[in-house]
Amino acid sequence: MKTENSFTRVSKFLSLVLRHEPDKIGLVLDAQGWADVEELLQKLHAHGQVLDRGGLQDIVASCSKQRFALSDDGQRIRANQGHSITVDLGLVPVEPPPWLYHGTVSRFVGAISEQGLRPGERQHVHLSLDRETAHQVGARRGAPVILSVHAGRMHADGHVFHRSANGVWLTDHVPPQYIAD
Ligand code: HQG
Repeated sequence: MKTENSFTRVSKFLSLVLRHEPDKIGLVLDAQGWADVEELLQKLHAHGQVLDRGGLQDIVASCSKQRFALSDDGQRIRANQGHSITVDLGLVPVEPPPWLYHGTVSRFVGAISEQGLRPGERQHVHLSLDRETAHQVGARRGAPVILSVHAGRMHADGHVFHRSANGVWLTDHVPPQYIAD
């Protein structure tokens, strides 16, 4: 069985409160998704997750997917993407490369070919720059299926793309005609 170290456990809990359920520990995020670091540490402590400022900085710095960002003055923290709560990350529209990739699993492919890619619980559909990353995303749920998204054509047709601070490509919806195997 895979054991999770405490670092991973705290990091996952941070994802939960900064992306989905700040209420869980009584935390309030501002409209741009930022939490006050001191308040976050106190509230984590009150809910049995002991972490100090250095530990938090370590998580931010060492997370391979750069899930979190600290403000320039170090007083605030937010998740770079992946929110289900409504936050304005202030991302500007960016022209995507011709192709982006989405990793999923075969049980979703039928619905995806009918409806296209939908954001589900999150604010955006998440797309990857390379097939390898998409492979890892799909593998979270089973044997991965990689879909190619004709992002260049979508952009030419007026669809808006953003790139999060950690390099994930985001868009609202990918209609089925832009998806290839
Ligand atoms: C599927 C992780 C049925 C979609 C990853 C996916 C990523 C549909 C699931 C990030 C559908 C949603 C996001 C449709 C899409 N019908 N199923 N029409 N459209 N789906 O977790 O892209 O570790 O919300 O294929 O690395 O898997 O959290 O999205 O399987 O970057 O930092 O519905 O999450 O990053 O699942 O993953 P998710 P995702 P973190």
